[in-house]
Amino acid sequence: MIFLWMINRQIFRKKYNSSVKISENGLLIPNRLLREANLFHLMMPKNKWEIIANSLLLQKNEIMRIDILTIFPEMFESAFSHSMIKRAQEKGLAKICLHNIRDYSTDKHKSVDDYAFGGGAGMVMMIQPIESLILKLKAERTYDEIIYMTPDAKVWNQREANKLSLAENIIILCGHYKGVDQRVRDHYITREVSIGDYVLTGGELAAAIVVDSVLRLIPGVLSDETSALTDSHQDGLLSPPVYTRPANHNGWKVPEVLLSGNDKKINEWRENQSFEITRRVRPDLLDE
Ligand code: 6GU
Repeated sequence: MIFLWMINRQIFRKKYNSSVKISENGLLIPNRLLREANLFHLMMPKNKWEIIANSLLLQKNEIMRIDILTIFPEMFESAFSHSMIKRAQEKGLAKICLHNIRDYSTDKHKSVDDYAFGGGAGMVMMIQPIESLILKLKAERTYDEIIYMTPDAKVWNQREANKLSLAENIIILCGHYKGVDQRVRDHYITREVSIGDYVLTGGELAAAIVVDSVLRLIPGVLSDETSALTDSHQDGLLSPPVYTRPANHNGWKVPEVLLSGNDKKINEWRENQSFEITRRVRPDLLDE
């Protein structure tokens, strides 16, 4: 069973580079695969199909726009002014707009939160400033998703990042205090995201993580478009170990096979390592 599955992965890896076509459900199907699509779909473990969606942006010329709604816009400045996210913006592949929710409060003290009905510790973010901001943005363009960052939601993963990388315009609302008034969630939010089973002080760090994981999938953001496709998790497995010079550091040697120049052997070794590491560290991924 496992053997078959590894063969499938090899075939998949060979094929996902072919030219692509958008399927009805918004997923992308490499042209060469169209005829074989049904068979291919059957062969693939259930979550692998979505990886293909990744390349959809190869056909899109639109800039991805992300509006972030927060009471701490400064928290994003450092995260978004380096490396990948900076490059994505400089290359005009993505535009990140930070909005301070407080600027939209009509209250004379510019309040953004209030006591919880029913009592209990902690403040609740009020509807008014968030609503004003969301309505303003929605009047300017159509949004694919309005996401609320909150620990009480489905946990973010690579599959979700792949899917979101296909969106054109998204809003991300960062929660604080005890969270936002439930009516904002009921009436404006289209999707809720947590980054793991622990509680952060606010949604900002979580939002930065979501943005990073999505932007790096946009072709042209990473120098080698295929490199995002070989990431850990992208095929449901963790990555194999990597080495660089020197080949021998005080007796710590690089595995012989990597110096062999034999691509077939090297790929086999990497596949095996990926599989072994996943089995040891994250056996849950193999059950998915
Ligand atoms: Cl999205 N927000 C907060 N405040 N805590 C979290 C989280 C989000 N995801 C995990 N913990």
